[in-house]
Amino acid sequence: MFLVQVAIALSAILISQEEFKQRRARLQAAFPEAAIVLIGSTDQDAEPRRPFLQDANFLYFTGWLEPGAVMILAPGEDVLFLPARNERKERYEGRRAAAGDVGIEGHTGFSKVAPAGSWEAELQRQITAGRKIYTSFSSRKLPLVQTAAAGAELHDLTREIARLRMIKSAREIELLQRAIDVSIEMHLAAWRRVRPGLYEYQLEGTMFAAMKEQGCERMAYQPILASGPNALILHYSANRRRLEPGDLLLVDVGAECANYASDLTRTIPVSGRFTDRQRELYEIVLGAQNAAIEAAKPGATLGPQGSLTNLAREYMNAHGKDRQGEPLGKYFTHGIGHHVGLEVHDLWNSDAPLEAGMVVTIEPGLYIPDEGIGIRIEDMVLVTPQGGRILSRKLPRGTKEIERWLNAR
Ligand SMILES: [Mn+2]
Repeated sequence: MFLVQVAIALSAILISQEEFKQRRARLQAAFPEAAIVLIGSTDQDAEPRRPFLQDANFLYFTGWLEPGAVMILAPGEDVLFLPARNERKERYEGRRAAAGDVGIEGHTGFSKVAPAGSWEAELQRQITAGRKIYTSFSSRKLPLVQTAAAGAELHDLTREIARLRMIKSAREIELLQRAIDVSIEMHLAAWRRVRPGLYEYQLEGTMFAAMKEQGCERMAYQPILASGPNALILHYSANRRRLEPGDLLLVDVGAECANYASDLTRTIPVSGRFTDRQRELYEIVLGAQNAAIEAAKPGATLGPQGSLTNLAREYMNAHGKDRQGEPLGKYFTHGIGHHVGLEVHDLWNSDAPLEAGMVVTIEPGLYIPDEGIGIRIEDMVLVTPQGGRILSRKLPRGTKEIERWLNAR
């Protein structure tokens, strides 16, 4: 339970209250006469195997990491609602902030802090005042807002929130870079140890330790350590297999640090050398990745039919063949990438072209069942007018660099 408190400290230090206020002001400016309500995650969303995690949209606008909070914005109103103090709960989970605490406005960065029990009445007041009510239709808490609005028409914020979250501030890019740098350390910790005879879960443990060593909260997603044919399963996460000589090991693991996610994949030879066929296929994936990174400029698109996905597939079709002599593009079976931010699959409008300041993954892969080979290379890039700037370039990508690294241990 200390995790949440540490995360509060990190978040308070690393993103300023000014930045959170600015985000709220931007949201309000998009709907000047509206009232906006967002509901945070609650204790009821948590369970022993799935600890409390703040809703990412709520976190984006509030920076608030405690359960049970509600935000209402309206012209001249900037209110955070907090649950009433509960002595019994606090014995288990430590002290929590509540309305009426001395200095609570300064602590939260909101102009006003009110008891959570009063947000429904406040929403009714806004409806009576004739304001349009906006909330996130993608939130699991939508039914609560529908009930509180008692039949008044609701409007969806999802697209506007995505638009705001897709462009990263300078501070966010620094935090993403930190999460990436920790993930690189984690990958290298696994590389230091990898050899035939180890089990996938042992390397997962090594990577988890390296993540904690750097003070990060958690993995940004289920770690994938997929050796040999397991790499054909895109979201394999059982991590139970023994590494065999000659295997490739696909490692798709990223840390979440100060609430920002990272997402990195490398595919490395367990014995320290690629076979000729592994090298040939790897270099085709790498070539496709380089082409897509170079083209990750404003106007390009992600998604299964996006321009960058098509570009990578065309590259694969133009290089190499399968055992039947067919082009390889059909073995690239997913989209080229996704946005990364507070969430590893960050909120985005799938039809929106890239803009400068967005951070996305570029992750082509080839998965050839006949040959039992799966290869993915995934980096995080910042979109710039000159193309993608690789934020994870410190983790070796080329076959020679990787082999040199593994054989110099
Ligand atoms: Mn990814």
